[in-house]
Amino acid sequence: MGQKYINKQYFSPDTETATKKVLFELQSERLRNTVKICYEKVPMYRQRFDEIGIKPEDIKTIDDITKLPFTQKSDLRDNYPLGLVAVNKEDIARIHASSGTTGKQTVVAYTEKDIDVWAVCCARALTAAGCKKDDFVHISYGYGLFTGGLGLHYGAEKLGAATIPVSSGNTKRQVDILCDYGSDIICCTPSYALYIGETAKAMGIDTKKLKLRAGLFGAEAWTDEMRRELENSLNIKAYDIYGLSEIAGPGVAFECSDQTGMHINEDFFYPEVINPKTGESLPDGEYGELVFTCIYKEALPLIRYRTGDICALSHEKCSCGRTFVKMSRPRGRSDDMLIIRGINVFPSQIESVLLSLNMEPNYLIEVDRIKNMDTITVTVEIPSSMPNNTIHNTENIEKKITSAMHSALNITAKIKLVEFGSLPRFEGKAKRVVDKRKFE
Ligand code: DLL
Repeated sequence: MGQKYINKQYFSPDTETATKKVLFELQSERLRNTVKICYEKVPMYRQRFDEIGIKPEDIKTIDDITKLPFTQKSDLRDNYPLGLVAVNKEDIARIHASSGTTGKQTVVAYTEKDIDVWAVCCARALTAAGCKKDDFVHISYGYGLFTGGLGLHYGAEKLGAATIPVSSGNTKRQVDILCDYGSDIICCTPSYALYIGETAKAMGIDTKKLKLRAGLFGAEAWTDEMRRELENSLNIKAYDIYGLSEIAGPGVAFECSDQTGMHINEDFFYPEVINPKTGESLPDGEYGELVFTCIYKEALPLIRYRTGDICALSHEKCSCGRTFVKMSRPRGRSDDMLIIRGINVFPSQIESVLLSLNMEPNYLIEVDRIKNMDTITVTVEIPSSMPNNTIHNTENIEKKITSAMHSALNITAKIKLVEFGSLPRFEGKAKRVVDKRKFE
């Protein structure tokens, strides 16, 4: 251990760099086992398999996965709270729930082993971002039913780093802790990282003097433009981390030094990308809905779970040496996609345009329908650095953004510039879209 461990490039070197053949065998064995358990222990799966005439023996390799039925968020809600759990109550070690604000919450369960596997996933993510055993890891994801805080917490501990469980909120105190304890790595949503950077600046702190080296940001869609913004503001390298409660929490996929997509921990979660309309599997490079099968989960082994996230997969060789398949950064969930007069737009695409024009990364998108016509208004803060915000200057900027939005996305948006600091800031997942349209 000792020095050798400190300089580790991968947390699980054998698995993270395994050959396709080794992974195939491992995934096939784990899928066979999962399907058997689901059939025996989860009434919904037994019924679904029976309906389409599938028996566990029909699943021989991972390639047979497409014979299995999909699972959807509504299945979890219909079996609320724990109807899809495959273990006895005494084996459940932890409960979390999705951060959704509408409808019934999605409740998820873990055995002790599930928590350990999840910690390994987060330890791999931290390691890929350069985190070492002698680092201080400052965790500003919320602790509680949300998986962000505890997920990264267990990951940092598994790696052997010193974990600082700050949770979210009390932003000035976050800055004080970053300065005083000398945190090396920070974990929070990209929106909160922005707010922390802004608060540090307002407190007169030069972030170049902090020890902070890297950040693991996720739980919401963000862009490469936002990455640059965060890297400048906090003087760090910013890494993406992806996950969802239903599958584990943070650490389902993570970025490496190559930063060309996120490696999926495919020894535990087998991914597919499908056409969301037909359910048909799509080849590498094609965007569609991401689907996961938990092939190594005890408490809640979901089969072909439709995440609603839109992305593409890539099996191309990665410079970091990991062989795990990569997913592109999700543009957002399919239900976040806005349809404005027939044109599909993701809020993250609007973010890219705003930031490419050096606007502040604080914005609000409001969509409405007036006289049967969709309207979109984007309110964005005037950059704090803009020297002279006269009306003339403001109008010019608004025109520039309208025209850039039109050429990049083919939408005509009304742009409203507001004073720096007037839009809300977020400590967790940002809420930047208000859709006021009512469909009869
Ligand atoms: O957000 C888990 C998490 C915590 C991931 C901390 C990363 C860091 P849920 O609250 O269940 O779980 O929300 C899951 O958030 O389906 C995506 O739509 C979105 N999401 C998560 N990570 C990313 C990301 C956590 N890196 C939902 N990029 C997912 C884009 C993300 N969207």
